[in-house]
Amino acid sequence: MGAGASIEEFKFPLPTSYAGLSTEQQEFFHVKYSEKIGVGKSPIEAIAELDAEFDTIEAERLEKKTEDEFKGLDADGDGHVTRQELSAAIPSATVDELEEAIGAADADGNGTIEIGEYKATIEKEIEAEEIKQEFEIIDSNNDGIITTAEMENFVEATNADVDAKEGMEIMDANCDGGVDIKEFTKMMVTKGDEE
Ligand SMILES: [Ca+2]
Ligand SMILES: [Ca+2]
Ligand SMILES: [Ca+2]
Repeated sequence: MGAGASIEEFKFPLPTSYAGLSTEQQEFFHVKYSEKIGVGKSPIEAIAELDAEFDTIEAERLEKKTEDEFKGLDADGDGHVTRQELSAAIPSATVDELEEAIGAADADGNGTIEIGEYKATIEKEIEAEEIKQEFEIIDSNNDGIITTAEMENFVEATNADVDAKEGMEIMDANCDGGVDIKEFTKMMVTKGDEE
C-alpha cells in the first residue's frame, strides 16, 4: 500500500476520465497538482492545466497501446502483419473475416498491415464507436432511426446550437424522413474533416 498512501496525501478531485490511468500515472498527477498549488495556482487553474496535460498523456498512452498491440500481432517482427500472423492471433477468425480485416486496413494495397495502417484502423474504430454512442443518445427509442421529433428533443435537451429540422434535412441523404447510422456517420465524418 506504499504508493496508495502518497496518493491519499495529495488527494484532489480527479476528473472521472482519470479512472483509466495506472496508479503511477494518477500519482504523477497528484504530485503535479500539489506543485501547481505550491506556486500559487488556484485549484481551478491547476485542474485546467492538468486536463490539458492529461489529454496529451492519454493520446500517448493510446499510441503506446496501439504499438504494443501491433507488435503482438507481428509475430516475426518484420513490420508487416500477414494473414498468417493475424490468423495466429485470432484463431477463431474465418478466412473471409481475415481477408476483410486486412482489406479494410491495407491502405497501400501490399497485402499486409503496417503500423500506420493499424493506427489509422484503430482511430477509425474509436471514432465509429463515439459516433455510435452519440447516435444512440439521439435515437431515444432505439429503433435505429433518428426522427425529426427525436432530433428536436435532443436539441432542446442539450441546448445545441443547431436547427433540428435543418439538421435532419442535411443528414437525411435518401429523404425518407429518418436518419440511420450510415447517414449520421457520413455527416459526422464530413463535419470532422472540415474542422
Ligand atoms: Ca510480420
Ligand atoms: Ca499495407
Ligand atoms: Ca428512433
